[in-house]
Amino acid sequence: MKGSRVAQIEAPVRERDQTTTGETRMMTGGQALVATLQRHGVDTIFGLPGIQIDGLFNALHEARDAIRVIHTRHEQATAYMADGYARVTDREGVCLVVPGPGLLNAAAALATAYSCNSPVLCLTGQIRSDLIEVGRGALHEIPNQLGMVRSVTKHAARAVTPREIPGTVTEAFRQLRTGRSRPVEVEVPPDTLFAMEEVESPPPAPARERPAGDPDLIERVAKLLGEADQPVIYAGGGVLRAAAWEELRALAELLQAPVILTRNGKGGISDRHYLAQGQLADRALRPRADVVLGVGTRFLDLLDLPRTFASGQTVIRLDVDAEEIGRNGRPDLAIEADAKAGLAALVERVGRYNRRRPSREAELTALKRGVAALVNGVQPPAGFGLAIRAELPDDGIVVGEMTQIGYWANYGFPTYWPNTYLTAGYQGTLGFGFTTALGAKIGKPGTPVVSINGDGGFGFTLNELATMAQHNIAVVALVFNDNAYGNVRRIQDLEYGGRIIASDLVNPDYLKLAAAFGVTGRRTETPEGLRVALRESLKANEPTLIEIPVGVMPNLWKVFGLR
Ligand SMILES: Cc1ncc(C[n+]2csc(CCOP(=O)(O)OP(=O)(O)O)c2C)c(N)n1
Ligand SMILES: [Mg+2]
Repeated sequence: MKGSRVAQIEAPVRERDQTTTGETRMMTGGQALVATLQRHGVDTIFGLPGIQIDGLFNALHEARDAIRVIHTRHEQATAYMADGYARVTDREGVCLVVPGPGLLNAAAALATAYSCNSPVLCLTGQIRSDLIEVGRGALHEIPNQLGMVRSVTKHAARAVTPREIPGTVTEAFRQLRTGRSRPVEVEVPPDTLFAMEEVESPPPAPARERPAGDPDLIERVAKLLGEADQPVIYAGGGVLRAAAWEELRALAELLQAPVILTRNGKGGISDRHYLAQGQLADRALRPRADVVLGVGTRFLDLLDLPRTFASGQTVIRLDVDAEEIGRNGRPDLAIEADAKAGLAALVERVGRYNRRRPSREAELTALKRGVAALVNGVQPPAGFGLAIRAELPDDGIVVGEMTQIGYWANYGFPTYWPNTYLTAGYQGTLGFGFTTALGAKIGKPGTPVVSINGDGGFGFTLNELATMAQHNIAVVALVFNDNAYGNVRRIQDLEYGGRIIASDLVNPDYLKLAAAFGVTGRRTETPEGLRVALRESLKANEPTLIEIPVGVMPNLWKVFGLR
């Protein structure tokens, strides 16, 4: 088995399509699609084949030296992997699925990418073009596939002739690279993939656009911030999507403003910096703030309610999505801008109004320590979480999930680099952790990648242990096993008088499971043991599953005084 593994981790040499703009060539729809992907720099596709997309796989076989195909055991993994790949690289992630059930299987992952603004292109098959919406019951037919997928994408379109394909795909890339990045879908019927026609190649979509915002507004905001006494910044995932971390740190340092990083914004400023503050610092910082700036965040509080401010506090929001700015309460000032360009403009202008501010290091370090003492007191999650941190290098990637250690990590896992802490955002999707980690490792093969899973969530995608083994993807999957949908079970126990239903789990022997799939298995019960197991696993740099049997976990929201 081991001998037949493909050393897939090495990315193929990126051969851009050499076709010049405007040139026409006779080709199939499948070839036109592959050529347009190459033209946009795609060298990796996460896919699962089937008859309607044979024409595309056939063209991918011709282009196999330029584009590698990583195939999975369920379509949800194709989209999660594309998402993980996109989040840790500055590239789009591409997945490829059959229509109907294939796309429906991928939909939870697309919804997750949607909730986290991840640039994923989902290529989908269709039924034969003359049968679409006829309702005959063709293989994999669902009514209104485009309408269905539009609810979890920013843009979805169908091409029905080879000639249309380059334009349709280029528009999809334009959508991925403008405004708020969110998943897009392109679907092509099987007859179109095999049809042959003269196809003209359009110019590729331009690189990412970065609108800097209205200069007058920037000036007004720079004045407000520069003259503020106690400015506070809230930074969300938009900062990471826009690669705006240096601009964020520069502005925060000029203003000596603490930056509250949401769970999706973790890593926007290194947690080693005294200005980087966790979500629980909000309670201490918000009441004292006179001017508040929210950047690339939905601006919700710890209970997912719109943040509220006193009438004397000035609220400013900077977001690339005008709709988002107005959604949860009206700010006093709103800048519609890309986070990187908008923050850079503020950094440039703020000096005219800002005074030399004394360092707030002592005060904010003390606040950080106080919050850390509370968070790190929650055992055993803190012990396990900090064990992971201790063994991972600063740039190591952690993918969390809806599980006890994952919840803790959202508050307490120190994050030192951008795009090294990945969450499922407001979808909270079980099945996300392990598979997204596999995609992240493909994107960053030289970086350690660890996924935090519960036994329940891991069960959603454990078939992908086969993908991990076959493509030799050296992720370390941690499975915290309490033989339960533990969070659900605790709620049933404490809030529903012990009426336990559908939350106890009988699990496989994880060491045997790992062995059966041909990946390395380890088991340990303590944080110290986890450190040793992780150290050995990261050193070996091979596909690994570590089971950590655990007992009932404390309710951390209670400890934090949230619920
Ligand atoms: C796709 C999906 N289905 C259902 C849920 C509801 N849910 C939230 S937490 C949870 C239990 C998770 O169990 P496990 O992964 O073992 O983590 P634990 O709570 O035991 O630490 C469930 C079922 C979800 N978040 N996502
Ligand atoms: Mg569990």
